[in-house]
Amino acid sequence: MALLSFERKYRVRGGTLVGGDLFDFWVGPFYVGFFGVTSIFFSVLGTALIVYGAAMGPTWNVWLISINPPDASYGLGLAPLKEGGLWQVVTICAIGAFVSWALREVEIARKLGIGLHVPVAFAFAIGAYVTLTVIRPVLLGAWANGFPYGIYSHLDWVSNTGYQYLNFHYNPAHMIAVSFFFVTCFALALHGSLVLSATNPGRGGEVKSPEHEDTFFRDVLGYSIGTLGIHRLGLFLALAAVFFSAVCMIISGPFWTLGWPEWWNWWLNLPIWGSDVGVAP
Ligand code: UQ2
Repeated sequence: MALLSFERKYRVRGGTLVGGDLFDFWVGPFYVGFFGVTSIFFSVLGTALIVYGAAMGPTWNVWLISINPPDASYGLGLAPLKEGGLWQVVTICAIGAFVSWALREVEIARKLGIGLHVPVAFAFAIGAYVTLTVIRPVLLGAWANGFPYGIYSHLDWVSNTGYQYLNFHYNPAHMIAVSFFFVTCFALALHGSLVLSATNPGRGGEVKSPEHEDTFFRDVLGYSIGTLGIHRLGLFLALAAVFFSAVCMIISGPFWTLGWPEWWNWWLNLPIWGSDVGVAP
């Protein structure tokens, strides 16, 4: 790919965290860097191990292929490759690839002199993955609690883990997480529709400015959060959704082992109800 004229200005030296100038170069449009090398290494190795696991059987049906964590009897120890050890190595490769990618984003942001918002946001996603595959299994004392790497199998894991607590919708952190996911969608719908309404005025019409966007919401609500503000709000809402999702899984098992509906007994047991309300302690 040809070097575009504007790329010359932004392909700046430096900003690397590791390796100095050694890996400070581009391959075609892609910045490499030390973490570009480790990203490729971990993702190629991890993917190859998944294909190796699939080749060991019992199926080539893409929906049913699954790389499973070890049996609970292995606890937090290492398992033989075919007994869940593959899952353990794949997990290490996945975390290696995700963290490498985040650090490559940091190097690129430093080169450009922009904020670290993108790698910080990605770190929340990595945190959600690590919560399910490392932190929660460690708190529960067995890698068996990690989720299996397969299309149907990971869905079954979600369903089984949810029903283990009878009705996961009564998990208070799950309630907060779901609410943040909905508000995130609402905010993006408001933002996307507002921007398109201003920039697609129809054939022959004049593209409108942020003043128009502000004015629309001031007329509707008496308040506009502003063009920068809506993006701050969007990032906050999205990261809060991911954060409370992680919280809702960490408290399920390590800190609450009964059904989630029962957790709400604290409400029924408040000493403000009549004597005939509530449940036995
Ligand atoms: C806004 C603004 C934008 C927007 C949007 C708003 C010009 C282009 C969508 C309106 C957003 C508000 C009032 C906040 C709504 C709150 C929640 C929790 C959804 O004012 O500035 O920039 O895109």
